[in-house]
Amino acid sequence: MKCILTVALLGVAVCHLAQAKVMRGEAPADKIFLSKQREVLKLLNKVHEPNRFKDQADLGRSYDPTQHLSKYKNALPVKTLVKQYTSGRLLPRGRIFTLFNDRQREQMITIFESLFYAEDWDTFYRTACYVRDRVNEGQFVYALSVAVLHREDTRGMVLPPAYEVYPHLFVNSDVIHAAYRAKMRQEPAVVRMNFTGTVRNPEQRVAYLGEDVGINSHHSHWHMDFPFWWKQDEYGVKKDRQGELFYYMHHQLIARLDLERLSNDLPFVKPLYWEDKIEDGFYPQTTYRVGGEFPARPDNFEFQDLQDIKVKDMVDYTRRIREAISQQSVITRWGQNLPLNDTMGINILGSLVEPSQESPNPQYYGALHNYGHILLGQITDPKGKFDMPPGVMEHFETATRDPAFFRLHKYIDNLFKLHKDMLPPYAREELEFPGVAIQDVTVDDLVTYFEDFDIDLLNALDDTLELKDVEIKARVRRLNHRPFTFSITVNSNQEQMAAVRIFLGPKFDWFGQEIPINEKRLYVIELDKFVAKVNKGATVIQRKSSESSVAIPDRETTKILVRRVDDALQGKATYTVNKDVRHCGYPERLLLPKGKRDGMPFSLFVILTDFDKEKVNDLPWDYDYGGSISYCGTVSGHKYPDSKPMGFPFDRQINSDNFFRSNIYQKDVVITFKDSE
Ligand code: CUO
Repeated sequence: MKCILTVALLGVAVCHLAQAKVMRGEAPADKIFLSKQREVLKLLNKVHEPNRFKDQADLGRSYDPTQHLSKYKNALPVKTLVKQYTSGRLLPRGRIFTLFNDRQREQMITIFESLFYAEDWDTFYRTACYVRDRVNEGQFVYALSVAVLHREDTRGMVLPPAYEVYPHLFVNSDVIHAAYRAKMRQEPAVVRMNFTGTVRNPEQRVAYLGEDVGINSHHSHWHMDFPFWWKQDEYGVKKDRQGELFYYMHHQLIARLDLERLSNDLPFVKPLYWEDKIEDGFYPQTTYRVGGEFPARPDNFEFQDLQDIKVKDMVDYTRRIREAISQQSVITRWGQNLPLNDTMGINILGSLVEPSQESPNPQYYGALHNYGHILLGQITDPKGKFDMPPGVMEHFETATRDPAFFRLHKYIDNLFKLHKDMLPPYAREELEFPGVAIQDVTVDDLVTYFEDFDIDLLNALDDTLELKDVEIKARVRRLNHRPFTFSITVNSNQEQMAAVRIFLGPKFDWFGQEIPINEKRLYVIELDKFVAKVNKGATVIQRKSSESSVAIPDRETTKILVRRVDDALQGKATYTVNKDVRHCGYPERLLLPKGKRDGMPFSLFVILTDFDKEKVNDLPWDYDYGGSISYCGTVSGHKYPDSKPMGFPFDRQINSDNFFRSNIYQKDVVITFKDSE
């Protein structure tokens, strides 16, 4: 972010941190890039139907990958793919794809690798056209998206928002049915969508968060940036601190729900346990495009054995993981001991619990988290007697809709907490920033409200070429907040670079009692993290909510994106491309919890540390990584930009007597909810 220094009244230097996000890698796109971007958007248009773009459909029909094997860096996947296709072994089009089904995932990986290993754009594009009409559309969208996010020649390319590619996963069945009725009449329509449940279900009070399309979109993109099946060495694309990010991003999602729960007079999320009943059921009221409704779960259901996953095994995996944590050592598959006692311990533990391909010993520690998703997803038809489709927990696009998602993740998070509690609290030298003191922090009134948001349903509806497209939209309520700016007054004994971290935590618990800092730390949410230059003497650092590196703004709609690309191709406008562009990111409008009508007090924390001691590369200090770094890390080969453990300094036990110092500032703030703006 650009820092423009001006000398304000009383000679205090004011650091305006950028008027808008400065995209360092941003440049006008050339015609070649633009036409590639256009082709990708065409490939993702109405994926449930055969490709309606004749040039792509013809190319796909005539292309034979086996005649061009030398054009793939590794030809085995594409050879396998063609063989599977010709022998009819692939998941047919129109069927439901879930990443948690081993066979379906393996097929998807073969499709992804065929695309990823294509030597040049031309081969990639032909392969994409080849698979577009031959493979299952769910597998296609996922494989193509992950390939676009990771290929060098597609860097900077923007994918359409997931809720526009397959809206069924994001809106309720009622909306889909109403949309069909409108489509049959060929009439434009805006269909109001309500959150699931009724007032008799207290969980419904926070459905606006779990069912928010922005959260679901963020979550699905996170899992595309950090797929658990990613083979770092084989693909040659490293994922810096993937295991730790798995911990931290999900930890923050739960903490955010916890603050929403407090705002709605609900207690914090309780972890579930394999041998206990799951008190709250869930009725998703969501339907697959083909294949029926998402299965519902009644109240007080118990975990059931599946054919391949037994509840007792989950208890065993948990015991082994707890044992590793208490011994601060993991046993690798080769019988070595891998210490968990340093800052890298959480990264190992994250990969082991998820597990990702980096898990040191999946045979012994199992797949605790992934199996948790599957057990919950198949809980109502564990034996497959009724051939029910996968549950919401078996798709990253829909998982957060189910309150059990947060309970599963709280359970997992408590294991991470157990590990963090084994580490010593931060020492004085790790917390302090000698010579630097925060004198004051002010912020505008914090106000939240609900607003309407329209989702384009065009892709949800069956169509024919003869029928004209009509505007059919789902109108949802979503949380937002007024923009706000922090002003942080800092005194320093010299000019230096400061890492600034801003967190928000609850002040009172559900019973109205003030929460002590060592408990509060578990519920703090990160509002921002950035680097600022402080001068000798006093500096006022100003930072806007819109600049937060935790969050990203609303995604551009496909329609606008297509129009902008077309305009640029015709020379009517300039289209800028940022090579580090990201799709993953917490929605900026959800940065604040809802709060209450009469105002709800929260604790605000601002922490300044010495950036020179925690920087990991020589990139400019204000380098823009193109999205939400804090929850989404970096891609494109960059390292995570600071070396402190994620969540520092709240990730470890806090002794309130020696925690606060001149570079750590705390104050109360109030969030007021208004019904509308
Ligand atoms: Cu993101 Cu459980 O990993 O959902």
